Amino acid sequence: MKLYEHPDSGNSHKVRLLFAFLDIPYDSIKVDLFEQEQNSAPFLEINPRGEVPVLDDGGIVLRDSMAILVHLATNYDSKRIWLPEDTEAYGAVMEWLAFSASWIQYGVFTARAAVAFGTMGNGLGWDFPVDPKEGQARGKKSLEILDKHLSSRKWLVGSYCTIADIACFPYVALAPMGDISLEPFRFVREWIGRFKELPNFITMPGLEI
Ligand SMILES: N[C@@H](CCC(=O)N[C@@H](CS)C(=O)NCC(=O)O)C(=O)O
Repeated sequence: MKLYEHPDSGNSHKVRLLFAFLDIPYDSIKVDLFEQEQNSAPFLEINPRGEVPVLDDGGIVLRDSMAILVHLATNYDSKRIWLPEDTEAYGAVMEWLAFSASWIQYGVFTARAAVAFGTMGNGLGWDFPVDPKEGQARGKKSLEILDKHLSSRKWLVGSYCTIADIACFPYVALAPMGDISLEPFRFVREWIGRFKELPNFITMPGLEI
């Protein structure tokens, strides 16, 4: 199992987290985003979108963190805790994966990319004008949505941590890097605390903030 990734990539970290929780060994291949390796000809052969993470599971190649989480949880978690089979819970997990790919990616993700790395990310390149305002506004709105949802529950779906939580966790916890304070979002902060207490939890740069 090969994972093309970068240490500062929260989308890569979602996959690293599930590997750790499921105790699955893998080979890490670093794609140097700061050197534009994602746009090199050899890497574009692997992912024409020029993004990490990419999973190569014995020739099954998946180019998106959500697709990878679903693949791993479906094929390597026999108890189906991380992606419940129950129709209603399965649909709810998909809803949060979509939330992560939309509101979180274009919110807290973009704010962090702009403030901490000087790029809008999302394949726009380093020449594209950088403005964190839209990402910060979307980011705050996503945190409000999450905070309200988490005010009456410990995890996003059902009674256990699922890939819904993994999909949302890294960029929400990294929000302060995009100058978005987590202070007003008590239930989000408590959820982050619970997540960090999970057995086999692993950290990434910036999560200590
Ligand atoms: N939808 C993709 C987004 C992946 C993504 O945004 N990757 C970033 C790193 S976290 C990237 O490789 N960006 C390269 C670039 O913007 O040039 C996923 O969820 O995996």
